[in-house]
Amino acid sequence: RHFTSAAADCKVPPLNSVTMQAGSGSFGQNLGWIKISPEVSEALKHGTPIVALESTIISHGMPYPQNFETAKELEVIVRENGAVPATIAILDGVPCIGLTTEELEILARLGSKARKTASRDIALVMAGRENGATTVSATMYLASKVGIPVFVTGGIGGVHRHGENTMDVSSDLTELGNTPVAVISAGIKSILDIPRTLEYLETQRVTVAAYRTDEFPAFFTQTSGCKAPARVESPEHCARVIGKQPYTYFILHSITHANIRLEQKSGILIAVPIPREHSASGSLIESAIQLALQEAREKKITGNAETPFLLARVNELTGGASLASISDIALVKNNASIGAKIAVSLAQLQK
Ligand code: PSU
Ligand code: MN
Repeated sequence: RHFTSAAADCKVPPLNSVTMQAGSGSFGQNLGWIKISPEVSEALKHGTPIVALESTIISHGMPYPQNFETAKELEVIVRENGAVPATIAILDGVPCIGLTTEELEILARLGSKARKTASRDIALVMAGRENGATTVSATMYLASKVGIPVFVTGGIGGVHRHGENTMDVSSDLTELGNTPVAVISAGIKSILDIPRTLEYLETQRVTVAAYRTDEFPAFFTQTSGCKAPARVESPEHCARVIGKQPYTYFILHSITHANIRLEQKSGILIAVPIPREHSASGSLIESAIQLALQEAREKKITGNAETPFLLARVNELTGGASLASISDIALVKNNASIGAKIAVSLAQLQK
């Protein structure tokens, strides 16, 4: 099956009209290089709640067909909670906002043959007419370009363990410092150095809050031993932190506090603990991480290959389907439902 046809089927909306409408944060910009699905462009036009979803989790996170099923289920959960899903990926060199089921399947089948695309890689994937699965950084960047302020993922990248020596710090963190999108995640992947990641997020001026808890969650488990910088109580509370979007900012001046109102230009991280019934045993996960890290060093796996390697090994070492990957899927689904509720609250706030 070829991408050319699939990407060609993805209809190009009248971009200028879409981007000039309220609901899009990028009015006035020529976005002829990007494809927005008809459903997402309608939603942007009318201020309907939208949730952006990343695609590296599909290509590099799980095997086919589990990844395809999960990608579809996430979109269903977003819809059930009142928002339009916009999975983001680069197909045949064209950034696409909102994929068809066929396109989701192509990406799922490609797996790690799709290029893991962080912000730095977007131009390369476009120029090479490649298929790119976007990480948190690239998904945030593309979402912000079309004016989608809410984005759901599993866990973000961060400062790697031993990052103080290797300087392996995910560009997810610098993107959060530069792009006004709220990322709903289960915290920072526990394969990483959580305390250093929180420090770096502070340096990057990122607003960080844990959802209904005082402790920062650790992806597979609810606790990390780190106090969260702040706590949010509800989707409505999150929406008020995100605030009025730019197009209404100029029209309405009687609005509550808001990251956008402040024109911070930095992002927000909302950390939602994994549901208790799905949380894994912390010590079991930690010993798997230690082993995976040792293997990565022995095999000299570094750079952008490290995160997918570590996550896959932790899944395998903890019994694959039986443990970590079930937690993984459960937490992304939980994030999708909360993220959609936040998008709905945010849309109400714009009225
Ligand atoms: N989930 C997975 N595998 C991954 C990722 C998520 O199961 O590879 C991706 C996310 O998209 C995240 C990225 O943004 O890993 C971070 O990679 P790095 O540490 O190279 O910046
Ligand atoms: Mn890295």
